[in-house]
Amino acid sequence: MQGSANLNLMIKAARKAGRSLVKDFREVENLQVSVKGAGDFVSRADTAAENIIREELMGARPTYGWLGEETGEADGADPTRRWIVDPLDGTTNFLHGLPHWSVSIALEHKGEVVAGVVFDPAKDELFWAEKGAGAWMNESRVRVSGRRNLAEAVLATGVPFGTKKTLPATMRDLARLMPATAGVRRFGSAALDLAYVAAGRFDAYWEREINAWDMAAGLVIVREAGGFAEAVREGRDIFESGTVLAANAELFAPIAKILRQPE
Ligand code: LIP
Repeated sequence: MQGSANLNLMIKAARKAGRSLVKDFREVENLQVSVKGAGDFVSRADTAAENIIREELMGARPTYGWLGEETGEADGADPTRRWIVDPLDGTTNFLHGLPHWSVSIALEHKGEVVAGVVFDPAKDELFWAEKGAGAWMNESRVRVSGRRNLAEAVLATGVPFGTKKTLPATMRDLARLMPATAGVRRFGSAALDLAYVAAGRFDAYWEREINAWDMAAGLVIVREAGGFAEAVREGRDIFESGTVLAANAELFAPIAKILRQPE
């Protein structure tokens, strides 16, 4: 797999964390029947994976900044570069023994994500991209879908749960988009949702309440695959808004128009 030294470092870290998570995932499947459940075990697996990634990345690039879902944020001596890491995206799927989760690692340079890796160990699919070098899944180049007709498009989203505040807006989105498309899917990993847009498996994906580490790597993979990825709230910084819409060039505008309609 050709790529920069940083990209190869990211892939090595993602694969090492993936090996650890696959072992833990097999244990989680056994824990489904236990009364206590797998919650604490998965938390430990999540943190262990992030520690593996942090050791690899910060060991090789000790001056870079860090933003990790489990270990938080730390400035680096180099203020222009930052790792953005979700060691286990799709935690709820993992907890329930559903084999759809990923390791997401992004490199940000001067506020722009310039490299991203999203690794799905359960399916052995490693999506990756570097700015200007295209988007790939394993050794194959990927591109966003060519569909132009919204009625033929299959979209992905994330639907709120628990105390999330975006249920009313998301229900409006669904009421407007489901009749206008060929279907909406909720697979439970934002990083893989974005990677699937890049690979043309989904024609678009949107979500109204996710973190930078959920989407950072997927953004550059979508853009290098010829797609567009912006905040749902027009003109807003995508990480600060906590919202995302990713789609091919033809579908981005019609979907954005629907999502940006007033209540
Ligand atoms: C998850 C996202 C998913 C979103 C969930 C959660 P996690 O990330 O990938 O799309 O709907 O609320 O944020 O928590 O599994 O890393």
